[in-house]
Amino acid sequence: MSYLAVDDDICALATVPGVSALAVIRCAGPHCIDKLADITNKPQKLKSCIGYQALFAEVRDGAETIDECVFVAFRAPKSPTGQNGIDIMCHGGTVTVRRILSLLERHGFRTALPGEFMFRAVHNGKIDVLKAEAVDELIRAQTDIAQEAAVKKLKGGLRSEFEVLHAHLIAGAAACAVQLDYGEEEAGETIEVMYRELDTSYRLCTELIGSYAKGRLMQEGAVVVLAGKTNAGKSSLFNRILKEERSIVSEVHGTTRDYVEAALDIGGIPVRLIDTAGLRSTEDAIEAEGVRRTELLAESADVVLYVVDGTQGCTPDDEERMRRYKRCIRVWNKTDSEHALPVPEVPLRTEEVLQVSGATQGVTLLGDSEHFDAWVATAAKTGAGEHELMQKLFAVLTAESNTGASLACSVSTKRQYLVLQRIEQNLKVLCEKLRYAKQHHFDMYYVDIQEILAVYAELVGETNPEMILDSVFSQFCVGK
Ligand SMILES: Nc1nc2c(ncn2[C@@H]2O[C@H](COP(=O)(O)OP(=O)(O)OP(=O)(O)O)[C@@H](O)[C@H]2O)c(=O)[nH]1
Ligand SMILES: [Mg+2]
Repeated sequence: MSYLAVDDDICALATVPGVSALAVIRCAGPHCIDKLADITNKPQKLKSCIGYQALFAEVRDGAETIDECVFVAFRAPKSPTGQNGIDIMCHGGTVTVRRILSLLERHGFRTALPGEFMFRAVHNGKIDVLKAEAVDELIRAQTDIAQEAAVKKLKGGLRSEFEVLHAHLIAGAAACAVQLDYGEEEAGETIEVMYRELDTSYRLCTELIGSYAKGRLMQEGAVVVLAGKTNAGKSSLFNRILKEERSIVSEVHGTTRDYVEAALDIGGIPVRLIDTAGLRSTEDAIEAEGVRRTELLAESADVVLYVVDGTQGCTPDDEERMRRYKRCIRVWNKTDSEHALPVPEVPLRTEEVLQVSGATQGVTLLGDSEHFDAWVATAAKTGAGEHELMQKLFAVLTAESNTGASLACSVSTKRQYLVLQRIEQNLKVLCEKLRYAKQHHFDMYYVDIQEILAVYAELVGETNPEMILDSVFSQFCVGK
């Protein structure tokens, strides 16, 4: 089935399935109102509905009433999709919704593909692809800050950033075009102007690409794992951070046997915080499986909070483990205890940590080595050090995503990111030619800029709607 079958009448549940007061079934397509009218008790009234008019009627399967619903009709072209459309507000619950959907199918509707309504809106020029992506981002936002960022994009924030880039590309193209008309004269000056404009575009592009790390972090979130030996206080810290008694805490070593997780908002970043089974060698098969899971989780985590019992100290095997993790925050717990040992100052040489984290994981090295090195002193029992730990965690999570900080909006879809990378690469090659070529061929430069502008058109969805289908709309929800 193709998105380009835009003359099909389509339908889908637009709300979450399950028990609820209401459900909305969305329909769109040239003949959807007429087709639907024939399965109601008020066919003529529905057929004569004007756009944005609501009607109360029954959905009927022959003589049988399936439900009493409110229908909201939309008339092309002044409709969300640009086509005729109808939203059926029926009662919620699984059976009613299933029966209405199956009735619609029997009357010539096809089940919509993911994002197909949105595709039609883009196809018919009702919204652009950037807005469609912003809507998807809004739906998926997990924190207030991510939601606010999505609204900004919905209102054209990201497009404004792209337009600045575009304006410089156009200025570069214009200078080149003028030179083509005037031949050899003042070629040096034109090269200067072109270089200035295209280099600015290149820098903007780099900045936008840099903002993707932040955008993705806000959107997709991060996994943070509490790991360490048994009895270190991981579960106590987990409960302290969540402000609830989620994990069982006891003085018995090996209390947590399997991992426990919870969702958390850390400065707008949706975080999956995971408490794990304490690390120790054990004969107990179940506990050993828990330890194996801890190791897997810690090694794949975005950040590990490695908790050490401050009354016992840090052993070489703790050090050995911490080096394995991509990004690790060292937590010296139980500082409130009378048996607490002094917090070690610098546990490891900076270069050593950076080398290990960079070489083995291929991660970008953090500029501020403090993120790795210094211990954070905590007392899960009293809450001491919690604030500092959270601050450090936020700093570590965002350390790689500060490059786009000056932009009002960050790039958050992989599609935009990949297209921007192509623009950046092409601009880099062209700028090098402008700077170092012994002879300048403006006709060739002009073709190069046109190619870059064509990729830009793809970025903002002005070309290749077929090509962007898979990457954009197939990831949307059905019914959107
Ligand atoms: N004094 C003091 N005791 C603590 C602190 N944190 C945890 N404890 C105690 O240490 C013991 C172990 O705490 P847990 O939170 O269960 O430790 P854990 O790391 O989850 O242990 P496992 O699940 O066995 O791996 C409990 O008796 C806690 O009350 C702290 O900050 N100060
Ligand atoms: Mg525990």
